[in-house]
Amino acid sequence: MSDEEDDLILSELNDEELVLQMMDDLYDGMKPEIEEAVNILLERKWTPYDILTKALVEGMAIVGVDFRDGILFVPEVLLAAGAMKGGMTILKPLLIETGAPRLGKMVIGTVKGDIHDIGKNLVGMMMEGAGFEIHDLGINNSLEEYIGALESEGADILGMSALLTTTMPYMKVVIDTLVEQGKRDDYIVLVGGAPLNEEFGKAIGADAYCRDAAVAVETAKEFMAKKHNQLSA
Ligand code: B1M
Repeated sequence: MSDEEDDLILSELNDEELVLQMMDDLYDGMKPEIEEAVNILLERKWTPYDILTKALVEGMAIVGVDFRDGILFVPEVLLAAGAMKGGMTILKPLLIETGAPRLGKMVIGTVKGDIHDIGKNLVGMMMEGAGFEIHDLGINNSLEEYIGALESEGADILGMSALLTTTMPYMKVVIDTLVEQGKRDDYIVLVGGAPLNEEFGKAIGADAYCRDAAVAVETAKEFMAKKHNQLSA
């Protein structure tokens, strides 16, 4: 950190400078600074929704692009996501209070037999950062757990993660069960994980395979926009 950054007093910045500084701090994974800045903007009577969208989400979008392009790597993204979470923790209760619009709700979990969760957690954090509500089921999920949560949470999107070639076929079991139960069209199904690819996603009947967290965010936004257009047509 440079001396200049050491001396920086966030509360002395005007709103525009503070938001730009927040984007830098988010990129650098500086959680205490993000929390302080969120509190400053709240004191300045910014709405929680504006802080979320104009500072945190826009900042996280920059992180997402650089992650996709191979400029940032997993440790840095986890730090940025942690800083984002610090800001979100302050805003979450206030957002619920003010009823800020959410982009959609996603139930996400790693499939049965699989305990890898780093990628799934990253996707959840990036989705949350982009304005989605996330219900994280954790690891080792059965089809009953996925389908039960989709229904009880009133979710729009099912996100499944698998890191093993032996566990990825279980995604098809979940999707086939949704089809058998006549519920497949109720949900957008996105799948991801290192051993998957586009063809596999198509073959199992998912709506899309997402190569990484940034693609998951972009894909979820596209599908939610289509869903809203269909509902309003
Ligand atoms: Co495991 N492991 N592991 N492992 N592990 C792999 C997957 C493996 C490829 C390593 C190797 O051999 N080269 C191999 C699988 C081989 C195969 O199936 N062909 C393997 C194995 C064999 C195993 C064990 C069986 C080892 C053993 O016990 N003998 C065992 C399995 C246990 C089980 O699950 N039942 C095991 C255990 C473990 C640890 C516990 C030690 C640890 C997991 C810790 C944890 O997750 N909490 C671990 C790790 C860390 C790995 C590697 C090294 C790294 C995985 C990771 O976190 N990547 C992995 C090697 C590798 O993948 N190259 C390996 C970083 C993460 C950010 O990327 O998860 O791909 P990723 O997520 C990305 C995208 O894939 C995508 O977005 C994410 C972010 O960009 N994405 C989604 C992921 N999920 C998504 C869901 C979506 C959308 C996008 O939904 C919408």
